[in-house]
Amino acid sequence: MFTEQLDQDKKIFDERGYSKTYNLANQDVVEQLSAKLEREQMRWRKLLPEKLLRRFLLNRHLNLPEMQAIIRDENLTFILKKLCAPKLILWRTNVFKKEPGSSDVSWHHDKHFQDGDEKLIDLDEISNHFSVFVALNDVTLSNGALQVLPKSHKPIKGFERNLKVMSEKSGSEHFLRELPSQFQASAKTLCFKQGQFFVFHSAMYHKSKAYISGNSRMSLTMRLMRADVGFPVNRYTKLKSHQLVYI
Ligand SMILES: O=C(O)CCC(=O)C(=O)O
Repeated sequence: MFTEQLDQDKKIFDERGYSKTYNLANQDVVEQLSAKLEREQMRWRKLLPEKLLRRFLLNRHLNLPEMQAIIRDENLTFILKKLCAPKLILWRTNVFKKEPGSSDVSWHHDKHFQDGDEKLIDLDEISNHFSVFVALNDVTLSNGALQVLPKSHKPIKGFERNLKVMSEKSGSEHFLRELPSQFQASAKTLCFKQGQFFVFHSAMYHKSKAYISGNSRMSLTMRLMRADVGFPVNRYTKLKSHQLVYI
């Protein structure tokens, strides 16, 4: 990719809070991971209640080689180094599945901590926390498209944000049913083809829509921090020594 193009991509990323859409280099592994997770879900669904099932979608990079291959994908790591930082630590992955009956994920952001045990997040700091969304299936307007509020990774006049870190707030403080009305029209809806990804500043507000129709879809999401940021160990982060992966 040309240097000027990447400089432009970085400018867009920092200004609006999210990158363009890119393609993973290894598309085959996406299909393999999606098929494996589907099979697993079908098996486990017979044994476990729905709530517990969701827990098995957290940090699966620890034991799924296909997910490890995506994390190490040539195009993904190249873009992360150019847009975010040369050295990053992946501290969590999550898989979100949408199928008939799935509701929306309300507005929230992923900047769960600032640095170590600091109690407040700092919206003026935009170089430490990043999130990645990878489409494991086609993501369409009707099967759970993502929505983002551009520029909400930084302070926005008129939008009073709760600045408490995740461990200090309740779920109802974390998730917003609605954006303040003056910002609703600025939200952008994003759709993806299987194997596409985008990167965003973790503090940016985003949500995903409910499933209405079409193929069921899964996303793989990653939470990253710059390698020199302190990782707090608490009930939300639950450190396992091998949970942190250097990228
Ligand atoms: O894929 C989804 O449905 C939700 C993703 C999301 O909200 C997140 O990555 O924080």
